[in-house]
Amino acid sequence: MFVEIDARPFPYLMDAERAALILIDMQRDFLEADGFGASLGNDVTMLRPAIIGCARLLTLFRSLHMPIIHTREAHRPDLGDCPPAKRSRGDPILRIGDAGPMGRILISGELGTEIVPECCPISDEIVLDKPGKGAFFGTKLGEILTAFDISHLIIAGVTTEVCVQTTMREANDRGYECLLVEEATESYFPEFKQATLAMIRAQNAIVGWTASIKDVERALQTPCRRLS
Ligand code: TIU
Repeated sequence: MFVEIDARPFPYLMDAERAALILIDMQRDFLEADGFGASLGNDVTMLRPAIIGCARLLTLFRSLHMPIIHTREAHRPDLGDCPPAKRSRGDPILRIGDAGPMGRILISGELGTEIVPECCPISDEIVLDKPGKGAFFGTKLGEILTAFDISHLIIAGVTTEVCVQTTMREANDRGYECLLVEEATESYFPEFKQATLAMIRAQNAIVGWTASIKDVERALQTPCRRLS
């Protein structure tokens, strides 16, 4: 059964039986003080609106019993999956693996890599730790999507131009039809968010579609808009 979402640059036809929601890195490290995002010098309050958007999407997908995948940017405690180039990049206050107020920065199992309470995974939702910016690199995401026969990905999370955009491009190259939800993603740099949305939908959806939450909700909640 297909539903039509009023999206940009043109309507997005989604096979509702083969669609999944993927929330990227809604973890304390990026959204709260004293985590990785703050250690890079960012104002983490810029990302707060994405929490409300992602929580709305979770409510929607849970109510329809549709698959949900959460990712976290997180490395193994021995840093065996963290390239030295990633750890040494820039001049952060705390580097990946260093001890901070929320535990070791970007390390699996530490408080900082926990997903914020408003977006906390429940029951059988899948949670994937990823060592890179893209969610396919170094994870079982590809195999999981194949096992669930997923063809359409509704994407949200943080940050828009880093892990969200990288994941969307990886997914697009693998043949998934991808839609990014506009109010459920944020960047520390508002102009980068807007540029990313524009890049994604340019050239007749070269990377995919973008849509507002209300249009995603309307399409999925209104039986008469469903197309068979
Ligand atoms: N720094 C920044 O904007 N983002 C990241 O490092 N990771 C994610 O986007 N998750």
